[in-house]
Amino acid sequence: MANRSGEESPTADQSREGANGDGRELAQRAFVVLRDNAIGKATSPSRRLYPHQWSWDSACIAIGYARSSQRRAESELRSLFAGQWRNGLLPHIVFTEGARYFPGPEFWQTERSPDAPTRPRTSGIVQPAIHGTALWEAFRHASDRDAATAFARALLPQMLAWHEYLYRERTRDGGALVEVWHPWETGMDNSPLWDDALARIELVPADVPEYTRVDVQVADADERPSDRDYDRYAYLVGLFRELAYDASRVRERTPFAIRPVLFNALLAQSNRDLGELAGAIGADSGPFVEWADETDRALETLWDDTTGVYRDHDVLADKPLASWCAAGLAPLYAGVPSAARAERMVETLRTTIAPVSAEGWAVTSLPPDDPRFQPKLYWRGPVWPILNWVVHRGLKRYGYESLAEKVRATVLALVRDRGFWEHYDPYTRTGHGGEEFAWTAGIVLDLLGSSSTNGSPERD
Ligand code: 2M8
Repeated sequence: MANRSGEESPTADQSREGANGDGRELAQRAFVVLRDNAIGKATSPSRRLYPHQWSWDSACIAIGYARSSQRRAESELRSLFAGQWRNGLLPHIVFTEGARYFPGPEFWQTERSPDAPTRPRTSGIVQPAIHGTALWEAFRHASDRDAATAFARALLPQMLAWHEYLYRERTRDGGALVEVWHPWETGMDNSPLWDDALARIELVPADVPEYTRVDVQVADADERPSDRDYDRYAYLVGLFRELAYDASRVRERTPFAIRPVLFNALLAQSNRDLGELAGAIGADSGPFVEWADETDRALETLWDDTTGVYRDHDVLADKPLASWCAAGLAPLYAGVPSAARAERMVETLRTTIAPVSAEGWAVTSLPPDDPRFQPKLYWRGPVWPILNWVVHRGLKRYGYESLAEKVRATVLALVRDRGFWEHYDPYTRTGHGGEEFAWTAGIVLDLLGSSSTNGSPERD
């Protein structure tokens, strides 16, 4: 709840945290991180490394604020959707004026598309569709019910347009699995999962637009993607802007097209949550429920019995990706697998987790026995709060309460002991990447509010 001075303070749930720590103190620290990263009515992930508003970070920040500040949760989403394009695309970055980041608005040149807004300036690609869930969380925890209903009524058509864009432009042949065209759209930028698809993009220097990296000036270069990766990132943006961000032309020409399990599982759950929300405010839940059912069914086609996880699909090679990671467990979060299949997935989880501390463990961004695993290198090994949050919710959903609690407690202990970092080395527990990280703070607040000790039956 916001106190009289207008500052957020932890709810009773968040304060409770229990046996292994003081939730109240941690929640207060999280609010400070969020406040320090405020950029107007929105929040940047990290002042120096990511000084603009990011799409799925902001949705998670709204989820973090949902229990304690209806106003901030709503303004986070409102600011993000202010950058929505006329064709429904919700951009992965909404730019603030003057902050240093590559690629900035002058590189994206989204004014080439008739669909892009003039103000605010934005990027021209998307990120995982978790926003419906964020709106639902903001709505269901809101204390001012009338304001929450009015806000939900106003945003629902924009949510509908966002999902319509995804199903219209990002599917093929009538399918219900959405595809992404840039590693940044997966949210797991330099994950080894994309290595093979990126290796097929052969470039000569003239193919790569001129650019200068800023990330390696503000963060340790050893913890960032390689220049080779960045050349491909810049090349893809160059291609999209040359095609004026016209989705039908990009779909034909893109050399990178993946149907990620994580993106689709988050989308399926967002549809479910928007269906609930629509029902609660007397709006039409039909499209959301249909999309949720269709994407759930389509996700089943990504199941891989050999590894016991769901596997991303390489659209252009028309085969499953050679690699997988904890993101392949995301269908648990969306309630997709049968109980038997869930049991199999949990078995995979138990055998692929990385030890984090004597008290617990968390999932890593790549299984530690993968030869490319690097414990400090961005999406190639470290522990990321978002992936653990998805797995935590999935385990809870299927009744694996004590496993869910282990994941939750481990992430909270990492943050309490080491601070609010972008990601963590699973062995040394040190934080890396961006510091005072708002995305991490948002997730911590939600984890604090979702203690597993509610007396549900134990499945594990
Ligand atoms: C990272 O991605 C951005 C590009 O979008 C970057 O490296 O510059 C990813 O971790 C992404 O998932 C995240 O949303 C973003 C901001 O935290 O940073």
